[in-house]
Amino acid sequence: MDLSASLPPLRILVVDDQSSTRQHLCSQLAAIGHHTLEADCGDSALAQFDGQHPDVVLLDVEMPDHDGYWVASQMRAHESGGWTPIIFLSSRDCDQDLWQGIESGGDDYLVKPVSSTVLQAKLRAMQRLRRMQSRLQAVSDELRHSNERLEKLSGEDSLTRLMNRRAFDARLEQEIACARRDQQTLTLVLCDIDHFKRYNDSFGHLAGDACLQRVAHLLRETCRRPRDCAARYGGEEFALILPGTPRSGAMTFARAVMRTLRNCNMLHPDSVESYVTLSGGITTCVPDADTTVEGLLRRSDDALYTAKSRGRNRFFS
Ligand code: GH3
Ligand code: MG
Ligand code: MG
Ligand code: MG
Ligand code: MG
Repeated sequence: MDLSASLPPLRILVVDDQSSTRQHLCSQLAAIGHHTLEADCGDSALAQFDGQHPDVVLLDVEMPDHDGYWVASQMRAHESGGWTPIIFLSSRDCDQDLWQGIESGGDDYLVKPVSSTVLQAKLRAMQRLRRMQSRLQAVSDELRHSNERLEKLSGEDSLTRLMNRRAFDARLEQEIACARRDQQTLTLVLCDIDHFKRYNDSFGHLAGDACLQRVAHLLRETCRRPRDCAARYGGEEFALILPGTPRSGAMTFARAVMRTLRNCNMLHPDSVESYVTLSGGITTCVPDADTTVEGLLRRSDDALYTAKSRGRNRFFS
């Protein structure tokens, strides 16, 4: 029976503390055209799994440093992106061992010694699943890309539901034109969460996302006038247009934002205060013929930089 037809060669990590077992398995696998990597203990298996990215792992259970169940759970935890099939090969043959093998992250559990035919058949099944998995991955990547494209077209940031940068720039262009025509004051505010990298480091990226959502909500609530608008300008950076607002009004707005943030008291153990704070840069002008989107953004960004360098948790105009 030739099961190897149409099965492309795999890179298989063979993990077993007994060198005779490893050699036997490796020669079986080589005979049907596969490439092998070898590990004689759990630590070596994990190092090769991370460094060599095998296509399949054949994993012993009883080893001197770690048992195979623990090794499998670590492999699952370290897996980045794709899925690597793990087949246990053990001399333990009670149902409870099989159960534990699957629970720890294994995909199959075979009892040693295993015939060449069974091994080939199991590898074939795993190969088929791997192919399906990579097709699914491709579909999900494609969906994510279309989502990003849609997000750009819709002008909305999907995390915070605020305007995204592209839509904001277009809106700022319009507001500059209106203010120039009506000779009205226009205020642009750029603000940035203080030490947000440390926030992620302390609480994790998901908590970071939730924090961004809360800050976005708070900024939206603080912009009370119908033509005020708030955007997520970049990672942890927000931008606001306050049409018809002079410098004094902008500072009142800034104080309101800082007060609300203080009251929210979102814990931040590693910032300038014990809670999440923002720094901001404010530009106010009555636009003339030379006023541009880029120019206003640059001035606000310079003011933001000054607020950061003077100690953060402040707005500078
Ligand atoms: P500074 O006070 O100088 O602004 O320090 P910072 O740590 O806030 O600034 P830095 O630019 O060094 O880091 C910004 C961090 O924001 C790093 C990045 O991982 C995080 N970030 C950006 N976008 C997102 C996001 O969508 N979600 C989460 N959770 N974090 C994000
Ligand atoms: Mg063993
Ligand atoms: Mg920064
Ligand atoms: Mg920041
Ligand atoms: Mg930033």
